[in-house]
Formats: sequence, C-alpha cells, structure tokens
Amino acid sequence: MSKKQVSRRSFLTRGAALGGTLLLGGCDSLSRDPLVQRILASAETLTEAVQRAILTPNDLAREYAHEDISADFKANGSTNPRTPDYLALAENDFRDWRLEVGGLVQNELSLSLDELRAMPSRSQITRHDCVEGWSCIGQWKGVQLSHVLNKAALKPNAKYIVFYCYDDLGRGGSEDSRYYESIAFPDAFHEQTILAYEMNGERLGIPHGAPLRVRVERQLGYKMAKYIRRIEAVESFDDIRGGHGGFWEDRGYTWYAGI
Ligand SMILES: Nc1nc2c(c(=O)[nH]1)N[C@H]1C(S)=C(S)[C@@H](COP(=O)(O)O)O[C@H]1N2
Ligand SMILES: [Mo]
Repeated sequence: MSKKQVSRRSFLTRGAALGGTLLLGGCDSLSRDPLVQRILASAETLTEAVQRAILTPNDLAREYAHEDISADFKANGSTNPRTPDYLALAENDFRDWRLEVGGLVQNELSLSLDELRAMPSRSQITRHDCVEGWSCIGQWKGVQLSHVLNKAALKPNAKYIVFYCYDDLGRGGSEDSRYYESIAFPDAFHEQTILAYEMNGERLGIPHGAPLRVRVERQLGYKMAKYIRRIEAVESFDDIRGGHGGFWEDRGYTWYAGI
C-alpha cells in the first residue's frame, strides 16, 4: 500500500467518525459534498478522551429492524485466507478449530465452536461502517466477549485485549504479517461486543470471518477482527509487532476508531 493511500485512508478514518451519524440505510457511500467533507475534517479534533466523555461506557450502538438488513453485505479486507493452517481448518469445516485465550489470565482457555455456541448468546442488528466510506446493516449472533474473559479470569494488570487472526493480509508469509487488532476494556466488556459465529441467521461464512469474528459496534470496521485464532490479555501493546495495536494501526490508522 502506498503512502498516498495511507493518508487518504486516515483522512477517511476521521471523516467516517462523523459520517457514521450522517448516513442511514444500507451500503451507502460517504457524501462527496465539499461542505460535508469540511465538517468531516473537523471531526479530527474528536479525540478518544472527548468521545469517551460524550459516550458513557455503556451506551449502546443503534440496533435496527430485520427489514433494515442490507441485501448484500460487502465483504472487505481478507475475504478468503490462504494460509496453510487456515485452509486445513476450513477443509474440515472448522471442527478442529479452537479459540485460544491466554496472556494475563488465570485460566488459559481452548474453546471449540460447539463450546462457544453452548454459551449464552446475544443477537443484534447493527450498522457496520468501514473507513473506506461504505456502511452495511447485518445481524450478528455470538457470545459476549465479557463472558469468555470472565471465564478466563483476567489478572489485575490486564488492560487490553488483542485478537490474532489467521489471514496474512500483509502477505509477508510470517506470523508478523498476519492481521491483528486490540481494544481496551470499555469496549471489551461492552454489552454489544460479541464473538460472532452467525451472520443474518446463518453460520458465519468465510468472506465475513469464519469461524469467528469480533463485533465492536461503536468503532469502525477495521477493529472487528475476522478469522480469530487467539485472544490475549495484555498490559500494553508497545512490544507487539509495530507497537500501534493493530495491522492497520501499524500502517497509520488511528487505534481508537469510535463512531
Ligand atoms: N482478520 C481480518 N479482519 C478484518 C479485516 C481483515 O482484512 N482481516 N478487515 C477489516 C475491515 S477494514 C473491515 S471493514 C471488516 C470487514 O468485514 P466484512 O468483510 O464482514 O464486511 O473486517 C475487518 N476485520
Ligand atoms: Mo474497513
């Protein structure tokens, strides 16, 4: 990806912060109107702290009705991971897949899809806003991340939750070029933050992150890691990869992508 693309994307990151409130409906594109663009640019000043002061930690993202669900939910980023370990799991319909939970936890976990499905579930119809300027509405069902974290029993020094994925979006052919993301506790323990295994009433398909992806409904799409392999509780992400807390963050996106 070129530098020019990065800066356009990071402009849109800020733009989408306000754009999210201006748009309604299905898979729309952001307005190209110069006035709207100016308003969007001023959202630059909205820092994480300001957003947190406006949004109380428990505020819910808007939930929609069945009839609002987009007929065609765009798939973005990796849509068909080709890493050998992922291909082997997909071949066997993810029966051998496990969600590993570790890091600063008292109980390391290794959970199968059936074990995750047997946990209490939450279903929600929400709007997904991508930094690239499109939005789609979909229904997601899964287990609340808080439920899994409570089972793992976090150690007191844990501050962030990191998601490690199977897809090699950086195409470097190593662990280091695979997708990863991180969120802090207000989002990790938020009611609508779920590890989703179903989309629109069906098993989550490969384009959208099979077998498991996270939904972080008050942030932009890139925070919502697909193809999750491992979840880790950490005190800091300074020493992980590029040190910015995510695949795109290491390439210039903002870490906190509240909408
Ligand atoms: N593992 C992984 N997760 C990912 C991505 C990716 O490329 N790899 N792309 C992100 C981006 S930019 C968006 S907009 C959403 C897209 O989710 P969708 O394919 O269900 O629309 O996934 C996010 N999570
Ligand atoms: Mo995105």
